[in-house]
Amino acid sequence: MREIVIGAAQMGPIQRADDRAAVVARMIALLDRAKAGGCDLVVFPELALTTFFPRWYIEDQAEVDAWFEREMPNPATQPLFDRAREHEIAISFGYAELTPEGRHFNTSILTDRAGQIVGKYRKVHLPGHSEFDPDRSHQHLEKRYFEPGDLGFPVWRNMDAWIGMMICNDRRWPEAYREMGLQGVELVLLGYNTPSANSQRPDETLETRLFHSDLSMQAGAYQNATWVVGVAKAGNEDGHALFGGSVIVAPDGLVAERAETEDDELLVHACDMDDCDFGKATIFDFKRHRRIEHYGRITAQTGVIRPDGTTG
Ligand code: CDT
Repeated sequence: MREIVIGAAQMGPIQRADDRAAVVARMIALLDRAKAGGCDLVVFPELALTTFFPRWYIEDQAEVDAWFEREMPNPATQPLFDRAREHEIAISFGYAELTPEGRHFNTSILTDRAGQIVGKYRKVHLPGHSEFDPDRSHQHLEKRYFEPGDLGFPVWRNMDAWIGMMICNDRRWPEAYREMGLQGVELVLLGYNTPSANSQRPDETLETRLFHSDLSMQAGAYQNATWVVGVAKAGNEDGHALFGGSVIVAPDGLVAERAETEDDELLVHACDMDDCDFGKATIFDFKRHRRIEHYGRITAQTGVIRPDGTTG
């Protein structure tokens, strides 16, 4: 048995006016609860330190950059790293990263139980648009503020497991899971900020949107025989609703834990990494069953090219 007790630390809303210190204090409170619950690893959401600022159209670059972290840890987040080290809990959380070269990424990091950063991932699949769209009731300007991640989908050995990360919209893309599955991933950590309503499809229900989130993560877990921990930032951020629905999904695709609220909430589950072995050795024994001679299109093209040459 290779058990990791995982805390999925869903966070309630962060308002535009909330500063980093207030948010970090909430994260530390969740860490303390995780310690009481015996957690080895705590996973926080995408862009955990701020409101989901890509909903705001901002032209002034200095104002944009104020949402970004120039180093990690930094004075605002050091107390979180200190408490995690004190508790001997590994952590993973998302933040907006501004590199010394001036590049902007939607990033998440993973530490070991001594508070050292052992892994960094930069979001590859950036949803939304780059210019203000008057036809949308809600803007989603990730393509304006971030460039696509340049690190691929690495996995790291940490706590006797192969661990990878993805961020929010990545969870809807099977390629993201498979890239990690082909590296033997056993635990995928992901945070998300997902609007409760679709401004381009107002009739879509919250139930449907949560179903699509579950469907993506459960399929990714099952088809790659890996644990998946999906953690929301949820609730009403300055009038913009984000759904909750954080889950811990087992390697057989079944949901082991599910959040009930749209607030700060901790899910705790003892995840045995050996539970991945059955799927990896049988139906998803990639080495025996994959037929890469038929998969060329997956990396050769992005959009649709129909047999008659028309494109989509
Ligand atoms: N943060 C993030 O990636 N959210 C997207 C919503 C996209 S709506 C334009 C998601 O896939 O949940």
